[in-house]
Amino acid sequence: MSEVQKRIEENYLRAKEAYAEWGIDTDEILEKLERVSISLHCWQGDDVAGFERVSEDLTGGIQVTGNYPGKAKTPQELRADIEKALSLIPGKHRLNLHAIYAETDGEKVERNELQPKHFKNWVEWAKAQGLGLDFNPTFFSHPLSDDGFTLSHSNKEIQKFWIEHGKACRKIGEYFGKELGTPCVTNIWIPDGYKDIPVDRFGPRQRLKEALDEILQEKISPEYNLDAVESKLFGIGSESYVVGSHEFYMGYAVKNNTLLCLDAGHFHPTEVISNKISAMMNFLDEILLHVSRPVRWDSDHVVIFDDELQAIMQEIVRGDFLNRTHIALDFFDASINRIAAWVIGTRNAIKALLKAMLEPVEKLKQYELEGDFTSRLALLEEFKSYPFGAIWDYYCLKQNVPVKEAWLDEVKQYEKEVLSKRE
Ligand code: RNT
Ligand code: ZN
Repeated sequence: MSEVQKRIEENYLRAKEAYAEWGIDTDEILEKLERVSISLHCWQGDDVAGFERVSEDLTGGIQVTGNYPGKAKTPQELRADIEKALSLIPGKHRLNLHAIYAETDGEKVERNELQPKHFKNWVEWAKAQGLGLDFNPTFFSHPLSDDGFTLSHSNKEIQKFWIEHGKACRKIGEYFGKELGTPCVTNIWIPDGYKDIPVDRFGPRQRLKEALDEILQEKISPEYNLDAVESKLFGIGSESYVVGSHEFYMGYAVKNNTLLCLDAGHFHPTEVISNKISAMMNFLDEILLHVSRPVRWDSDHVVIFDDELQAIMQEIVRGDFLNRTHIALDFFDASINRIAAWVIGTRNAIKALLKAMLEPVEKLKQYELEGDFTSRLALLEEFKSYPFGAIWDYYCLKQNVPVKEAWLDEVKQYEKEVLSKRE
């Protein structure tokens, strides 16, 4: 054992004692943490470009800024980059794909005609890597979404195209679940909305409801596929009205028992998803989270270890919702090394979850019920400086991934050897 390793183990033992005084078993917590999978979004690796190339631009009111060199342009490059990122992140995780990442062998396949076979390479690779897969139909970056409407389109033909796309994607999700032995969460997000104030707010929502009903009509075993719907407040070009608003999808999910996807960037700037989890858990079996970071708008910045990230994880742990919550990431930054972006955001999400697991939750709840808010505040504040970093470092060591910032050297090395050689 090296000196560094020895120090990490010693620090761990000391930290373990500190937590044990509050009845917190750190060994047990690390075993539990190991079983939590985060769904890593493939689209951080190539700025939501995909391999379809029917449209050069990213549309749908979302935006990636920056032009850091070395982005993945082929499935092989993207998979290699994901493997690199995963090698620097502790635990076993999942990969979240979008329909535009289909591999069609140079053949033009319309989105409504996508089939499981177009994702065979991803499945083979996921098997080899021991990863589960999640999925998303792509309702943007396409000529038929250019006027800002898809599932809620007033043109029946266009709406039908997108309904068929949704159906095709659920079958692909089912295929992922069957092949990989872990259910695929297939998440529906559409960009539909108006830049300026609409006259008819109801019509598009009625059409969206009908379209969703049709997409979800076929029963697919939850053992293989779980459906989620994702709301949004506004997008670029849909500032005044978004068809799939929070109220719309909250109603839809509750009525139809789908998962509800809460994206951290899809609400008013001071509105937080951490305060929504415990509400929705009364009415839904499971939820999906898009852990992201809005800066003034839905900018999808890399997730940092901020208050809201910690609050989200605390809610999941304190409510005992871990096995009912699917944690996915959703950010895309092209101004920094894209692999580093994945590593920073994902390590932060796991680290925040660990920190939340290291709280004396029962004790805090007891203080609260007794009305002892003084002790509640005092303990919460003192726990902020308990040595959770020592537990985190030990976890990384045990998971055979770099401890602390050591991962950065590996990313720089990879940049030099691989990324910089790309066109
Ligand atoms: C857009 C939604 C959606 C997308 C991905 C790429 O505002 O957050 O989840 O980010 O589908
Ligand atoms: Zn999202």
